[in-house]
Amino acid sequence: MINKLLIANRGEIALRILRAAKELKIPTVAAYSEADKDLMHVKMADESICIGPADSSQSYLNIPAIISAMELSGADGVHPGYGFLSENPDFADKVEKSGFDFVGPPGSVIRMMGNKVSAKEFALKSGLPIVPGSSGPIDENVHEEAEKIGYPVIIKAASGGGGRGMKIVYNPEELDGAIELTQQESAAAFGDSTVYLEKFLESPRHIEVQVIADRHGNVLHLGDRDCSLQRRHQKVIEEAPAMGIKEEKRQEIYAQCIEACRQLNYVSAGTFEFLYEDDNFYFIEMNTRIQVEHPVTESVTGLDLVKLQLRIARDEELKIKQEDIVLDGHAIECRINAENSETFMPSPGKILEYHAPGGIGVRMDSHLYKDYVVPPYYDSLIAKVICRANDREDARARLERALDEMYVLGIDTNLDMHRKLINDPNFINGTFNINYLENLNKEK
Ligand code: MV4
Repeated sequence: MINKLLIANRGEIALRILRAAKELKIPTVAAYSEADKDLMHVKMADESICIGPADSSQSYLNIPAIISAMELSGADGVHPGYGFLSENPDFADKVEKSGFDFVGPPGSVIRMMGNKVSAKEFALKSGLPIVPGSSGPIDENVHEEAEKIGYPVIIKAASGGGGRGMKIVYNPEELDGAIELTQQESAAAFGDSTVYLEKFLESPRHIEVQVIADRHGNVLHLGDRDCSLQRRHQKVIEEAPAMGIKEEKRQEIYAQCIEACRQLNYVSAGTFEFLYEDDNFYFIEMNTRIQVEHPVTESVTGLDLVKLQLRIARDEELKIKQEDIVLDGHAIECRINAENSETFMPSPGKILEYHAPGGIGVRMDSHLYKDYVVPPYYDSLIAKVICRANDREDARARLERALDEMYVLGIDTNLDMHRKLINDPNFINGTFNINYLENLNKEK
């Protein structure tokens, strides 16, 4: 039922979760590390409880500490946010076995999607389009399969994901070596040497479809997002909807995602990730958590995804129907990081001055305040600026205005990088793919 919610995360997403819980009148408990007692949401929560030292392996990733915090505080539900334990199936199982509610899908679903081979096998079976490649872990026929799909190919770790454990292979002579290397790296990093083979797509876009499902068999799609602008597998700018996709193609992939959710008995918010090239979608992974970029979807649907997650975890039925969901206008999000603009190195420290942008169509998701000290221990995301308008160009112009209003003194940020990027002709025209940012940085 969730009568008291433990927030097992930090930073902007912890505040985001707190705001949703407050609107539902659910009392909150902030679970925080020793480095995080001054976080905005820790001050705002009804209760707070320290779960361990700054090092996240001893706090935000410490399953026994979080279960204990629930027992001590009397919280009966936990929202894991993104990162940390959000896609840890053992955590989801442990929460449920302890008699509490995990805000997310069942551990079994998280486990299946966490293994990229089983995720792809499921996707194929459910009718989603997948990248051509080995239908499972690679075997003695790998050279034959690579010839069949054609070079270049990519070797991926089954336990990888988010860009870790991959090798591109341009010719048959390199294949065996690349397989061996990926297997070794994967065994060391994930304790699993299983790898699989795919056709390497050279210049796709990254497009994802947001879904949400309740425990009563209702499944909705909430449209798509383009997240192609990434640097070292960290998204930089995201937008909804993705530009230039034919309506028929769109509706087809939405229907396939909904069908996949039905076959999975999926519950909560989820995201199907695709590579998109030459008007075709290719499934690569599914994320079983709320994502950093969910606000662009909220901005064009008018829905509160975190509130819906909480209602679903309380066994409520989704009141909205697919036909009620209207994708209205266009939204763009910039991820503002505390980092050096030249070296991209983290720039922790005290915020000496801070001004958040505002006005029509501007949403600021941030836990920052003047005199807050950004700790050095966690990822460097300090704010998300999201602008919505009736069309993409107006959203972009609004974002330009909002970024001009914003200032953060005391630490380095990537604000100037964003100001430049949203004025780049290729961003303005929407002529970019997953390689664009990396190539732009190489030119410099
Ligand atoms: C690929 C690919 C090209 N071809 N798979 C990177 C993260 C992980 N989710 C999958 N990734 C990729 N898989 C095939 N068959 C290119 C990437 C990729 C990428 C994907 C999305 C966004 C940015 C990316 C940056 C580099 C590589």
